Amino acid sequence: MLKPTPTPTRELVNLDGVWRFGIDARLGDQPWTTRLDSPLEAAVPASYNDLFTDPEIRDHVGWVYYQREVRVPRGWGGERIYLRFDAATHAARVYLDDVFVGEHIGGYTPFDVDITEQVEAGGAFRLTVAVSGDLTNETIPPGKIEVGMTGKKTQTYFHDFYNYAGLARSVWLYSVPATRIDDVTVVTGFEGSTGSVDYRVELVGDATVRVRLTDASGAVVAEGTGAAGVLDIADVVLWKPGAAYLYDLTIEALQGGDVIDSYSLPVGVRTVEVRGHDFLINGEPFYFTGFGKHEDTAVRGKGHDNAYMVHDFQLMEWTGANSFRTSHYPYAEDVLDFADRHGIVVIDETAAVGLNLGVTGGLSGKPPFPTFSEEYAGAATHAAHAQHLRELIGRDKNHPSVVMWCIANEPASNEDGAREYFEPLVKLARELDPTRPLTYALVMFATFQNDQIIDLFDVVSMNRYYGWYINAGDLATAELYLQGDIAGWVERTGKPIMMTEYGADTMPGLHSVWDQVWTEEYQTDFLAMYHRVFDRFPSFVGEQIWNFSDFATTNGLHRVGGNKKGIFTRDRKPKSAAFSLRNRWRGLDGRKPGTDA
Ligand code: BDP
Repeated sequence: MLKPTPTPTRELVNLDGVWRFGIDARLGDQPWTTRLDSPLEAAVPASYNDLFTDPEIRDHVGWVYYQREVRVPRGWGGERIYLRFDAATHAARVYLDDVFVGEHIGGYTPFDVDITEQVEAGGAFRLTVAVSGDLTNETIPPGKIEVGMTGKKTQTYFHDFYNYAGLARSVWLYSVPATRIDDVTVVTGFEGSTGSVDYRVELVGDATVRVRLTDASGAVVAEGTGAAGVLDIADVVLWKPGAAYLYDLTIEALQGGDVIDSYSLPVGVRTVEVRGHDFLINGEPFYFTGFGKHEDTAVRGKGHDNAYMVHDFQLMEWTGANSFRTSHYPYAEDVLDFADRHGIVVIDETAAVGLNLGVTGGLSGKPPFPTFSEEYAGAATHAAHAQHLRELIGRDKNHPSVVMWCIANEPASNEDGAREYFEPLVKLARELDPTRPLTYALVMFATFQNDQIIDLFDVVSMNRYYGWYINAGDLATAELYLQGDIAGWVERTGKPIMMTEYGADTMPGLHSVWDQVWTEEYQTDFLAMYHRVFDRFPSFVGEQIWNFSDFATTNGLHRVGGNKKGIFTRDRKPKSAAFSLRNRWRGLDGRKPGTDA
């Protein structure tokens, strides 16, 4: 799926701003047929939950409505006209004046609505978007809606981060020619100093295709014709972690010699491969340093924010992080574009978090009933997961920064039914993208003895909390457990192993000379213990701390004002651990992880 971009044949109007807003319970029937009868307005992009002081809105279950007027540029006669939603979390229905024109399920992937037949160049229309943040056993992530004793509907779910909803990313109106470039897929490689860009273009309508690759200075380095082919680049400059280099692929659709459509895509030439217990980028062993993150800021919730994006990348660079995981859902495309341009490596994760009823069984990991059953993760969940995977890979397949797909976070891979659930998804992911390794983040109670699916995947990604949820305040015992756990996975799989989560909640300003949980010293010592253990395993390929910054969670007794495992606070101030981390990752303490240097 192509991201809309302005080109000589395509135009784009941004619809962000302040939209009229209301919740279903306070609006009449079919609220889209009139101007919304509500005093509220909401910012777009932003989650709506934290914008208002009203608790009924914050935890609303059901539909909310966004509305604004839109004018179609008068020069767009004869073009196809689309609305594009970068994300509507978690489901949307779109109405143009009184008419329903499209819908989408899935909160973190974009969708387009073709409105050509409903609008006229130069005309205006009322755009209403109904958005639902509801999670059920038919959505990814899953959740449950219950009616409590007070008669109020409440939403529960099986992940800790707050279920923000709304139009959290940009909304666009754009034009494309009737005969056009519909999609492009690139796969890159290199042999010695010659790079290759294997491209495949999909068209709507009949046209011939011409492609041109330019380097960063704008000089043409390769040209070709035909809807598919391979472009060779002499003296290729590779895209490398920490040293991004992007070429530009311009694709033109022609009829009778005239260019009728044109689209440009940044291309980084690099390879990714798992060989033995190594994770190779451009044939060289790569060691991940970095974080599991969240799209999470005060007031905006999961709303994309360019200022926070720039600052977060600055802070990652400051710590010496070379990577992050898009825990626990696909992030805004702007974030991946930024990572492409800045050489940060991304593990791209689906929104499949909480496929695990074991978490409700506490540390015993004993689910109340099987996770992979019709009541919970059954056929409908599976279909939603598969569709989400198609949309994620469709959106992100061309990003050089994306080096691995993470199909789920902490699924019940130890339970019966996990194999039947995951085998078809792994097959689908490999069909959609045969080039990138696959992983899933392993929950603590899926052990090397009882996990049922690891052989289907390429990399072992462990989420572990020894010293926190287990052995809290006892790092010496925690170290023994961690050591034994990793050793078990090494022996069972022979695959590359990384830690995709390890962390301790930390209240900034709390200090102690003893091993006291929640203190800044404990977080520092906790991480140092993990790093000591990682460094003993040659097949260890990376460490991503939980979490980059503190983030909002559901109300709950075990969260004090949110999850506080951040190395940075929610407003991005460093806790003490940030400084020791910086020393390790930048090699300032004498040794860089993953190297002998
Ligand atoms: C892990 C989850 C993560 C949580 C973390 C925690 O993957 O989303 O935030 O635990 O409890 O199980 O901090």
